[in-house]
Amino acid sequence: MSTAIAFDLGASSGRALLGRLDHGVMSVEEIHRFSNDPVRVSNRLHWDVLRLFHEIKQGLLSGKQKFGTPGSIGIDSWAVDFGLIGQDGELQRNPYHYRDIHTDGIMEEVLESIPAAEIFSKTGIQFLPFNTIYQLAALRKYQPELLNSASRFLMIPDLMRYFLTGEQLGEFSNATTTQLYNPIQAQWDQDLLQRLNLPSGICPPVLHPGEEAGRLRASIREELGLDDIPFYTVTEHDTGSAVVAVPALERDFAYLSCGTWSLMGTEVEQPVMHDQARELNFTNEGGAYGTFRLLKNIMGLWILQESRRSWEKKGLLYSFPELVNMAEEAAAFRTLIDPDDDLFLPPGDMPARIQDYAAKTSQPVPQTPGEITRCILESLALKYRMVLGHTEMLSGRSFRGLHMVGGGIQNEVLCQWTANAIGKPVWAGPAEGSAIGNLAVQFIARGELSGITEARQVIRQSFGVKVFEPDMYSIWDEAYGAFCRLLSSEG
Ligand code: ADP
Ligand code: LRH
Repeated sequence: MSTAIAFDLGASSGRALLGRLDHGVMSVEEIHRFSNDPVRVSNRLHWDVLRLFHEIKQGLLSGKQKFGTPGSIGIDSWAVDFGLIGQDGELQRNPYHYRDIHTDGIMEEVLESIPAAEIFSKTGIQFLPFNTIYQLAALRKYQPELLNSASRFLMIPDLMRYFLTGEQLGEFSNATTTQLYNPIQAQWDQDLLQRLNLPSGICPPVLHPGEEAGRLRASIREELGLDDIPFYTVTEHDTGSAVVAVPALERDFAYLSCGTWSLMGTEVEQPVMHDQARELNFTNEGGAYGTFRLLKNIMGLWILQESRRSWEKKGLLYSFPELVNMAEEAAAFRTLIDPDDDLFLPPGDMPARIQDYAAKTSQPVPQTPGEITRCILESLALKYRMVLGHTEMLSGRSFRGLHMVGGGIQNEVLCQWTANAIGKPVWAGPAEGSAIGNLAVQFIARGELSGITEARQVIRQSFGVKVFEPDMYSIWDEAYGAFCRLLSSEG
């Protein structure tokens, strides 16, 4: 039997899963779970990366106590954010959270000097204001001394791996999310770096998923009483790992990775870089084994997470299942929002923002947590229908149904409403998609699975999928009409 540990750091929580592969059956056991709490210092929002590193060590300890030394370790996390390493090898400052204000207005400034079409033709990556390229441009503008003294920038999984192994290495899937990596040239885009006055020397060498990436450093082995353990690069962008774990039977499938964000799209062999893809703000993120993820970011369950936090501040504590139950009790299709309105990107009082949006668009203003949750979930399901249609158009494919993976599939009402909205079945599972995809790449790298096709079959057999058949399509179809009218009136 083979074992491996996957660390999967999501924007709302992190976990360590011990994976076992035994005669073609994979099983997982959660050995550690922790919240990932952004930290506000005056008006700046940071990730607490040292705490995340501490939690990774706790995970290693817990794994050792329960199961001894694992065969290998892989780390994946949310994309775009990074730490800067100084000449002395130290982390220069706590990384900013991608929802921090330091990039406000920066993307617009960059696009004045380099046209969007040019950046897209080099990178194939969507325009999100918090992409690494704009974070680095913000550093160049506001803290040039930091950039000048840095020797490397390391994306979050690379940073954690550096702390654990001492190796400063990058990884392809996450490198592409910077919008500075050129997948056609298979290197950091030197022209973009130069035009933005970014030192190309800070970009790390880029490994592909499934390469050996160092060993647990002696000081940590001693500290935790562990043996020597190899690290592998996995698909270190969590969405990339989640897509590896999609238990699809057919080659051309549609997926929705459903967590803090909703990432919807299809796997392609070549980036889709034409104008229509750029105009619809689709992306082509690098994946494992020569694949790309043609997908779109949808704001996702972040809006519900943040609403829950607002209610909690008022002393109203609800679990996600409680909120979902209350949503089911509330009236249908009373108020809709565009989940991707810029209003919902920064942290803050989402219920109040939803109420403002409703008033501004002359819709009934939802009052109760149930009404607000219903508005969020229905609007997400309708947005999924729109983006699925765009994915079909851009890829020239027609999908029989939709695979959903990620923590959000525990919300079975959302799975059912998604099936209703798209008028096709939803195949849900696994919920721990990113961690399972992370483990799969380690097992492939170690020669214990033959490749991604076998990995997906093993995942399907080992974890199964739950099927949600579409229902009440005509009611949802009518609501979709109203949703489209709302979005076009909002411009
Ligand atoms: P991330 O990896 O981005 O941190 P996850 O994949 O863990 O996110 O998904 C977290 C989301 O899943 C939460 O925001 C919540 O909406 C949803 N969720 C988690 N558990 C449940 C549950 N028991 N019932 C309903 N929804 C849930
Ligand atoms: C999901 C995710 C997504 C990125 C965002 C920053 O966790 O990695 O793919 O766009 O976080």
